[in-house]
Amino acid sequence: MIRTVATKPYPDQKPGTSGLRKKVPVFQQEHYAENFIQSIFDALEGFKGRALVIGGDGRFYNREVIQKAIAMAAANGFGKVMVGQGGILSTPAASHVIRKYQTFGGIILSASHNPGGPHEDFGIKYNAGNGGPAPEKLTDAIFEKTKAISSFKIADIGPIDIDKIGTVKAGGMTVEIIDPVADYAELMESLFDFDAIRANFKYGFRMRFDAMHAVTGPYAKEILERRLGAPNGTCRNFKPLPDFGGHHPDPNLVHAKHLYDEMMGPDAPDFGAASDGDGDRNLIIGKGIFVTPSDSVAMLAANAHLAPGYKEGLKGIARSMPTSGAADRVAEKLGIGIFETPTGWKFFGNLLDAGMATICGEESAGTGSNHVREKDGLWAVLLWLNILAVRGESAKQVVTEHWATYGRNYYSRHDYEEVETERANALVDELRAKLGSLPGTSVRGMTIASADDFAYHDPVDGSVSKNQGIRVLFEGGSRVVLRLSGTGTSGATIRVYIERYEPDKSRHDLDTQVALADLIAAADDIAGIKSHTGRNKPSVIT
Ligand code: VG1
Ligand code: CO
Repeated sequence: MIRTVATKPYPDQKPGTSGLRKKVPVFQQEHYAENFIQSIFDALEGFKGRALVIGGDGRFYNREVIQKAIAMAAANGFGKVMVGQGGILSTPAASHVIRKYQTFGGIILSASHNPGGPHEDFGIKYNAGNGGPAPEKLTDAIFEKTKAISSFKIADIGPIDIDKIGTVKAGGMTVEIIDPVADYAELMESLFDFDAIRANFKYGFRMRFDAMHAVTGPYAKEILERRLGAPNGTCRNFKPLPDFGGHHPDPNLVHAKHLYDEMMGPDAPDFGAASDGDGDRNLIIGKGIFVTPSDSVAMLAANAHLAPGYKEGLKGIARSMPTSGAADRVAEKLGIGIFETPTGWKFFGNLLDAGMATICGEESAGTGSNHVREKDGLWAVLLWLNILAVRGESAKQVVTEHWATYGRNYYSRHDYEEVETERANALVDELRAKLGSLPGTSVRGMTIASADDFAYHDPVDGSVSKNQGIRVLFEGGSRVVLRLSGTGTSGATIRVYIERYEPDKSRHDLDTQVALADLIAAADDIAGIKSHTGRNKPSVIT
């Protein structure tokens, strides 16, 4: 029943920040998906007879690749696959299933917040036995395999009915179709004070959750409406669709603007939230106040002890380098470690496994903890709900009080999307070349204290990751960071991260873009963004 099929390598299967992402027509090329899946297996050792989790965010081409992955797992000697019903598993739920059932690892089919459909994006990523994204060492090994692959193995089994929960045998392997929500919902119930949240809803707390027609719909329906008693209709756009209803399932102020508008309106609910394509990102908006992801991780860390799962306190906090320093001030006050890692969740894995960090966060709307090894959108929403219920305060009160205690880190990210790759590379090369000469110089009246290309030394395994983003630090603590995205599928995306710390309470309610205007102008002076890209403004401001 097992066939060995001859194939030729594709040169472009290098995993990015989070797995391999390409347009669907690229993935539909002959053997393209098979090559990558076989390369994953070829880079792994010791999985014979073990179990593999397979699931995805429900986007276009999900079902086809799931069938391929099942048949290839059987041919390569896995003993079992656990597949989310309908091919659905959010990224954090997949991470949890891997950990709970101690499987060898998992394959998650997702291009996260990127749009879906026949001409949009698709993606494949591998998560290891700790439930976390493959570390760089493994993604490098997978890439090497893709460049040399000459054949793949696949079992001749008919399509598996992935819509029916239960266990079947196929190609000598067990295929278990699991409820994608149950294990995850149970985990959330073990971490948070569901009674307090339920009581809050009962006494009229109003919330809006927008699943953006992506994977979190079924999870949010079950947890928020069924288990926590939020009124029917609290969850919106909860049916996962292959094209996400034609929208970007990216919970930011551009693609979830309707939610923002509603939350700023006269009849706003108390709390608004949204999640992305694969359920690992979150958007948090209180009535009349948007909470930046960098602030959110700091506020969640400062209040986490109010949730049963974190009542013993935190071991440490980790944030990606471009994420604001708000969390650092919380760590300092709590007297716990703070770690600064490169962008991408895979860098948190070692810190979480070693028990050095409990809560991690990225400015890109990813927050999570040691309960899984991925960022987790609904987890962040539930921790906020838990905190608000226990404190009996509004999100706005929690935020303004936090700023009063710790100071406010004004923060914004400007993205220039689909820039010609050569132009983006030229900008970065030029900037890199002049980093050494920047310290001591002044831009717009601000003195540059230091400038470098961030390198990370993993304190657990000693590995070094270089060129992880250019930082220009000003005297007084403001900074500008610039890096190229590793998740896009056409051209290059330049991300510029701007931050200013403001201790003065009387200056905590400025408009963010106004508060950062001189730094934004300085970033352009230093990097020549407008002249290099030919753009006079960013495509997305968050
Ligand atoms: C972006 C974010 C990064 C995040 C990654 C995956 O990467 O900046 O923080 O971990 O997406 O998130 P990049 O390389 O494009 O900046 V997800 O939710 O898209 O898997
Ligand atoms: Co995501």
